[in-house]
Amino acid sequence: MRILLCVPRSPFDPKVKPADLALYPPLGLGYLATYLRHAGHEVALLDNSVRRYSVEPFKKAVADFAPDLVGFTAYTVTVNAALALAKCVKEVSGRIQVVLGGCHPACLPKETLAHDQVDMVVVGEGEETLREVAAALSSGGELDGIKGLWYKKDGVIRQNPPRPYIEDIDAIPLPSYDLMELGRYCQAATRRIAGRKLGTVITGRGCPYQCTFCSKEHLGPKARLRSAANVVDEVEHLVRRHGIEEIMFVDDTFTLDRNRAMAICALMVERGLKAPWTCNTRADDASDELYAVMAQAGCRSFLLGAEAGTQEMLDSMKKGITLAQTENAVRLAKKHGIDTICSFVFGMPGDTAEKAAATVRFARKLDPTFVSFTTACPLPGSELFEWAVREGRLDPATADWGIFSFFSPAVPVIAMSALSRQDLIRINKAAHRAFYMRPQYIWRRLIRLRSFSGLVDTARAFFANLGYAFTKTS
Ligand code: B12
Repeated sequence: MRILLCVPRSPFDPKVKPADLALYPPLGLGYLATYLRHAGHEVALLDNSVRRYSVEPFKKAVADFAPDLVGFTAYTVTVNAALALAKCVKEVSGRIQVVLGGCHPACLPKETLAHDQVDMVVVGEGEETLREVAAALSSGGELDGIKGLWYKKDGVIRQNPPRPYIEDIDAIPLPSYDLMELGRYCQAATRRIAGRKLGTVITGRGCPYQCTFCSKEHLGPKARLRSAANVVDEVEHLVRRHGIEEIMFVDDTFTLDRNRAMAICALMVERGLKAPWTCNTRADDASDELYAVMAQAGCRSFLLGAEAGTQEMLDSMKKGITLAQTENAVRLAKKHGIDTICSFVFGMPGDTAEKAAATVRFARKLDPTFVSFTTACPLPGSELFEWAVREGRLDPATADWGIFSFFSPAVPVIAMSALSRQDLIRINKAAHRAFYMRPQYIWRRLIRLRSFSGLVDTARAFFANLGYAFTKTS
């Protein structure tokens, strides 16, 4: 059968402050495409976050491909966009089946299916489930035995049993990169390494940590890691076959298993893969030896979730790290010449003006290369969301999902601490100024510049942050 897989465009993209705007290849849909193609289906991938089709061109693209099934991936912030595009699909032809998957539908399948234009929702990993759905639809078979699927029959919502997560994730074939417009993706300004053709790799699925703000229903609570060789095969494929020039390992924690991280680095060196890369890591994984090997293998920067400047806030968000560990991680990264981006969150339950001020002081003391000051958001799939619903602060039936982001100008979505919306906007802007307007910070950034492109990237990150810090937000 003919299957179109689609990334909806985020509704407020143009308003996101540019330093935080990143566009990455859609790995999840890429994996699904490979599975479906192996099963003999004809698959197209439309990433509307890069295409930016409005209604008519989108309908034309659908009509031209003439799919039997259209699948949308959706985050909470993009689910409204996905639903709007799904409506367009039904307007092209009511015969086309529509399925939604990804973190938002996985957390709220019933609510998602309540929309007329949605026929099915896949909960959890989609590879096996979607392949079985396609097989059933093309043979006129039943959907009721397909694990991980929610669907409608005669207008009634049906829930099949959950699907176990794939254990051997090395056995999952590579995403269909040939269906993606690689070359149209980019890093956020603060994470840009060389500003060249970007490729992303995910080296594992699932996360064992308990951070209350994180949404992890879709890939589960148990870490399943790919072997070092399997990961480096993909890096090699991207570099040699697709001309990828910089890599982002998109895992929440690339260093979840330190030995494996070091083995990945060793293999990249051994195979002469020189593409510089960046990743996300945790302060409690820091070690001199690890960072030395990472730097040698081309790691130019990483993001550390520093989150807060008081141990009390770190503990209440179940981050599982100490302030001293973050200080140690930033110090070691500097020693090995790795840039650091530390992210912080304001407005978590229990936050106050004093604690927020301590966070800003801590950020200045750490003095990483960049900071990302965000505002707490109760994402479906997180403990914070459950808490907000239980407390009566958030009603999923009336929530405007389109603003559920850490960076949207409309944040905070709801107040979850003593800090009001206006307080949080003011605190966040003041934090940007307090960090970026330090003369010694500006001087150090300037003397580190080695190339014109470095100057352009630094200027872009700097002015984007300052632009945010000084503009008026209603
Ligand atoms: C890389 C990443 C990004 C990239 C974009 C990646 C991309 N192109 O998809 C960038 C940096 C741009 C990004 C931005 C944001 N992100 Co982000 N991101 C991630 C991250 C770390 C990895 C995503 C990934 O590649 N996963 C690997 C693939 C294999 O998994 P998958 O995409 O979920 O797909 C599988 C299943 O979910 C399912 N599936 C998915 N889609 C579909 C569709 C169909 C039809 C079917 C059948 C199945 C299916 O099958 C797939 C294969 O098994 C996740 C955390 C995580 N570990 O997943 C957060 C995560 C998805 N991001 C999150 C958030 C909040 C954001 C932002 C809103 C942050 C912000 N700015 O405030 C923005 C929103 C951007 C936007 N679109 O507007 C949250 C989303 C939670 C939620 N409830 O919405 C997550 C879960 C982080 C977290 N733990 O809280 N993100």
